[in-house]
Amino acid sequence: MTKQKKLGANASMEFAAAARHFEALGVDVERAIATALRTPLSLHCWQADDVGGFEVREGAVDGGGILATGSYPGRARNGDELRQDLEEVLRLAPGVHRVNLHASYAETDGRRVERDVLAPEHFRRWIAWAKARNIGLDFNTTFFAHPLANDGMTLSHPDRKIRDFWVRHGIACRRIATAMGRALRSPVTLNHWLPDGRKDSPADRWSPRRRLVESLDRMLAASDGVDPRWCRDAVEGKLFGIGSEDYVVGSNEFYAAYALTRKIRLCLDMGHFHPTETIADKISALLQFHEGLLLHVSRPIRWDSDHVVILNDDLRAVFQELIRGNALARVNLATDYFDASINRIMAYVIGARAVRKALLAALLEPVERLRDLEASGRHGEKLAWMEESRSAPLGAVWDELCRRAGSPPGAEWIAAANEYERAVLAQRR
Ligand code: RNT
Ligand code: ZN
Repeated sequence: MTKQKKLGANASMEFAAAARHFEALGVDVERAIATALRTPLSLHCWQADDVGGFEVREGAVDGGGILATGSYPGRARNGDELRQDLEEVLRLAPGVHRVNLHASYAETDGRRVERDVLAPEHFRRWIAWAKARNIGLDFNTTFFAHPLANDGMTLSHPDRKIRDFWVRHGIACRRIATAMGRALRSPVTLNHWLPDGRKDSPADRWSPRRRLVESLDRMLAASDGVDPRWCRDAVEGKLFGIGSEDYVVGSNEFYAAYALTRKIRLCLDMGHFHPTETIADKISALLQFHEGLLLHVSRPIRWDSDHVVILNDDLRAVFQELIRGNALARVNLATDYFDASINRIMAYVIGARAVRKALLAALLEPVERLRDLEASGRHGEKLAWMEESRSAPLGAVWDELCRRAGSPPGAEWIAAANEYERAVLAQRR
């Protein structure tokens, strides 16, 4: 037997043993793998270039509390480099992916195009690329890193003219999202996050919120060139940001109520709550009322909301909730983090693989058994089985999932990412 064949035989024996383990607990392993593979994960484009975007800008701009730290070499400098990087990520992360763009990633051939007049043509390369690769796109309005956002206020700004500009930007993006969705025959989730807030002790927390409601309503009222079949709006709250420590206009409560009353999606970002507050318990509460949710999968560390996602308990708990509640089909999953201090492709792949691994782990949980034990009051035994699940042979099933998707199993992807760094990233000077 050649070494290669031997490894293959070992792998399939390991998978068979793992499958027997889960099946003895009543889990359908084949179904778990299939569901984990076909669940779409929308990959954020902004890890590849530290949320830079391609805009031709004049003057210094405030980042709106979004701050990528680090100066690791290899940042993508244009659309072609970014797409090349994403293709590598798609090779190294198994399963169905979408790509999540920001308005600031428009390609305008060196011309300055204001955000309120952006149009589908500025995304034609992205659309053609997505079409050729049969992947869906998602989209985001960019309400930061712009001279008209330097006050820390956009849609809630006291100046009507500034609000109008941002309302026009929102409408332009809704048209772009519609065009993208229609071209790709796949509805685009258009997420709106804005940095509006105050660093310290606002005397008036009311007026900005009232103005934000009014601006969002105007933005959502636009129907010319906007088709809700292709453009699905979502709003994302936050507790605080850098420079908006005391007050964020679009808080979670604000948007939870707004989204519910306007019948749009609420976005929960895992990094946008108090440092010890997690989102897993919110899902079953919100989904009693909301039709669906957009989840920004991220990892908060102290004051930062956007560390690279890893397979930690918080991530596992989110997917356990989705699977235990049979709610996977009601959420859109999107990664959202940025780290400029490490190999950016690795940052992507670590996060994308962690998300799908957490999903697979949740699908391999003996949910029926846990439920039965709880229903019959055997809480100790339930907890014991939950603990046993932690050391169940997830890795062998994960490797099998990777092989079926044509993606490197186990740690094999790391060598591939190193090779990509040597051949591509290191050449970017
Ligand atoms: C910021 C939000 C938002 C951004 C992206 C770039 O705190 O999480 O989702 O990360 O839009
Ligand atoms: Zn987010």
